[in-house]
Amino acid sequence: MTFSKNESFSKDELEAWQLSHLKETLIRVFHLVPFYKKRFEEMGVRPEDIKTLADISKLPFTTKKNLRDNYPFGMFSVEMDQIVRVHSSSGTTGKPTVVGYTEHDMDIWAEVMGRVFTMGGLTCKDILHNATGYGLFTGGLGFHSAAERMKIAVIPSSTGFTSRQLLLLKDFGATAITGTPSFALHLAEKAKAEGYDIKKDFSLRVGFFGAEPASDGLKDEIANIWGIDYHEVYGLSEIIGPGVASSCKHSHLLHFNEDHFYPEIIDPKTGEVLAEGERGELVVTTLTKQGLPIIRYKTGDITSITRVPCRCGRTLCRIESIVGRSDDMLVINGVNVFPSQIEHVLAKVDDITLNYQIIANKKGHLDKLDIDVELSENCMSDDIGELTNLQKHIQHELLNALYINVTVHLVAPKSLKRSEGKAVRVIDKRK
Ligand code: DLL
Repeated sequence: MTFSKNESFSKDELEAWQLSHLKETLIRVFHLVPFYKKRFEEMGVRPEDIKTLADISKLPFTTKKNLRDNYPFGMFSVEMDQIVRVHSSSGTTGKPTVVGYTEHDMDIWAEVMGRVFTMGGLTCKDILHNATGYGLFTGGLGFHSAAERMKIAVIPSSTGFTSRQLLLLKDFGATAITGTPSFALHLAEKAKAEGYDIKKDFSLRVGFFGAEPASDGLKDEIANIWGIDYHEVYGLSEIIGPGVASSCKHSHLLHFNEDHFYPEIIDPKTGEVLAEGERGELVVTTLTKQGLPIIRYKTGDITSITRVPCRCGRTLCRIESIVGRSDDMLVINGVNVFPSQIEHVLAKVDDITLNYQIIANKKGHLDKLDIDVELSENCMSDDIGELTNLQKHIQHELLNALYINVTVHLVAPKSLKRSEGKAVRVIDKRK
């Protein structure tokens, strides 16, 4: 079952919809956002020059820096009296990026999130434990508002207070949960430590996880521990928040809501548009938004697009799970490595967990990569010889898969710092 008819558009219907909405958006930004008027004029392009979808490549890109330079509301295409919600990035470096929604945008957000929940089979009979951070972050409230509109009972638990969350999860009988994959693991670990019987004490059957990368191994692990269906949710505040794309029950690929967000894959170095199936940086143009319409936004997320039909019958294109960010890619002695690739390797090894931290450093002129990996509590061995063999085995697997020499340190269960939001997987001491 789909949430809306657009999800099964024919190719012609989709393209006609996209083109007409693209044209409307271009007129809107050209006349209402001085930043775009200037950029279009610099590039010698006007809205009426865009006659086909392929013409989109004539338009300028938008970057996070552009949003920061126009802080706080300079990129909005409406006055503040039409804005009903503001969110903002955490802004770890420099000024935060600020995003605003009109009532119409809130409807679009609820619409795409409705699609996400429907993929997981949620109805008003469900109880949703929303363990995604509330506040300026789009995650918590993004899930929350859409769930309310679908008349789903939503528990706004946010992150933190893990013991209390477990109590509420059990006593309120939540059937669905949201959160980051790393928090889902943390919650399971805490549940075991506090003596819960995960499969018996909780009523969860489905989870919606996102906001950070997770390998297929990690997704399967979370699904198995909790005994739930795992649905991935992808999104970013600049485009809308969670709900840009999500996975149905048939595969780990994510259906991309391309009737609202037009996707392209580009070569991050040259800006050239790549073909279907090729991996590159995801660039998104919003087609229906009013508050913050955005043209060719460089997400920094590396993925690929496929139009191979899905068994669920939805026809919108799909993306593979984010492989990494164009800017979190590590170059180790000339070899490009994404943290998610390391996680793929770790996920196949027994006796360890997927709690790990990657530390990039320099030794002389050469790059050096260390990975702290937590042993599983089920790893019974404390024999130095056996642990050394395990450590060597992981190093060997990483070398085989990624062509890099890594020093692995096996550390005690639960010794690495836990995060309640996005996990900090990489510390690059070379910077
Ligand atoms: O993380 C929105 C969100 C909240 C998505 C909850 C899903 C669930 P931002 O804080 O703006 O928004 O961060 C956006 O997070 O460009 C990706 O690099 C990363 N990201 C988001 N979802 C995924 C995912 C929210 N499913 C940035 N897999 C994006 C990998 C993800 N990375």
